Amino acid sequence: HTVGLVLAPFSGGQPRGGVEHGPNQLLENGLAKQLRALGWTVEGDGPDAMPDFESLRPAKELVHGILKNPLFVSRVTQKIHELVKKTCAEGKVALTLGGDHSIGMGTVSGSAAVHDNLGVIWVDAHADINTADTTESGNLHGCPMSFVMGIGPKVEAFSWLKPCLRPSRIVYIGLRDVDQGEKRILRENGIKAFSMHEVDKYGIGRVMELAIAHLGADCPIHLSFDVDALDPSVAPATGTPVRGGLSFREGHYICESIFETGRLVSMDIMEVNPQLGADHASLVQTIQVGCSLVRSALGETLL
Ligand code: DIR
Ligand code: MN
Ligand code: MN
Ligand code: MN
Repeated sequence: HTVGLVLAPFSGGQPRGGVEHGPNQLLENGLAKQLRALGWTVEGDGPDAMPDFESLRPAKELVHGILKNPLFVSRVTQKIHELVKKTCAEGKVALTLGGDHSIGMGTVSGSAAVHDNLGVIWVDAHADINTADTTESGNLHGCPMSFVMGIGPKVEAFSWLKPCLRPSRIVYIGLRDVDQGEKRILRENGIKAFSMHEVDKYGIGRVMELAIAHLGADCPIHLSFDVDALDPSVAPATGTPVRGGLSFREGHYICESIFETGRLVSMDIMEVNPQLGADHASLVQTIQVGCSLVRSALGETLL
């Protein structure tokens, strides 16, 4: 009954500064203590626990089309991969605090290296499945899914990252800002996706039944939660807010129903950016919702 924290203060997968302060802010808000109150042993929040990824920044970047910082992102995500893999191999729940969502390359691959038949539930406004060919921004936080699946052109910087996730092992929830190239990838690979349209149509209760049924009744589950899946009125302090998102309760219901399966083996909480949002209240609100999502996924109940 142990949670191993993996702290990922990294912003190199996108251009907005501040998201590297997400892990510190979540911890400052008392996340570790809150999880201990739920009965978990929590490791990895000691005074010197915050890594400094600046030391991994290459003196000279590799060039691959318009991709930004490929070698830097590769080095950091490889480090995260090793940490998540080690945590999972020790039988602990790996909880990664981001940081931008490029870190998902490390968390999904690290968890999949230990857990056979891993199912990934990716909660996000965005599909994050661009390849080096389809990306229009060059930001690697828009690409982690294609990289772990091994689709698209090989990118030399990422030679360590082996394909580790089949399309049938993925379920998306909350999508509403998907690029044309990504829509084609989702369609061609038959990837299960519940956009906000399906959340509206079926309700979040039915969506979660269908999502969990799609992955199968006994697989380990990785939950990757980008806070921009939530409506900007619920989680304003994030880099790419998109209106029409999940309500506070819908977000928490997703986490609660994954906890109820008893099969959560790893989780990410990503894209909390304390430097964005209109005012201090927006920041506090976003940090607090990040913490409460994690608590729900780790067993906090309403009654
Ligand atoms: C866009 C935005 N699809 C891109 N992606 C974002 O840059 O590839 N992901 N914001 O979180
Ligand atoms: Mn800063
Ligand atoms: Mn994302
Ligand atoms: Mn997103």
